[in-house]
Amino acid sequence: MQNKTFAIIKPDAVESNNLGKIIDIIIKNEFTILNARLITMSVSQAEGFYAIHKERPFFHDLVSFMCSGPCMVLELEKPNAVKEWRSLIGSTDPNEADDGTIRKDFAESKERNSVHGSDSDENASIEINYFFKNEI
Ligand code: IDP
Ligand code: MG
Repeated sequence: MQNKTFAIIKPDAVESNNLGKIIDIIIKNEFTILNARLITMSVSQAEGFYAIHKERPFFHDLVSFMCSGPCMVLELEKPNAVKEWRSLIGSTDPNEADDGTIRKDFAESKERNSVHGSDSDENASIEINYFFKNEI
């Protein structure tokens, strides 16, 4: 168990002015924001981030969605952070997400689902490094 995870508040949530509400939920749920940055992903950044999905039929749509506008990348800290954040965001498809989860409350669709969360400690470290390691 690691106490850090990586999150993205995706372009759909920023576009619909839900960025502040989601940050508020993060803080109310006692995550510490160690690092956060508003970025607009390049195609190569999004393709690299989602490389594991490159053979999936939704890959190109997903990449163009992730590059469609600003998103916020965040490094979050809390005991058992990966599991805690995944349970707060809910299932990938908002129609299957539990009540009270971020995706249930904010997501438009399975693709435009408002937030990302790392799925393992190993991937959390990789994803934090992917977006934050070259910071000054
Ligand atoms: P996760 O974000 O819940 O971990 P993944 O299966 O890792 O879900 O998929 C990564 C992202 O790809 C999802 O958050 C969603 O934006 C998009 N995605 C996943 N499955 C589909 C699909 O069937 N259609 C369209 N987009 C999808
Ligand atoms: Mg995933």
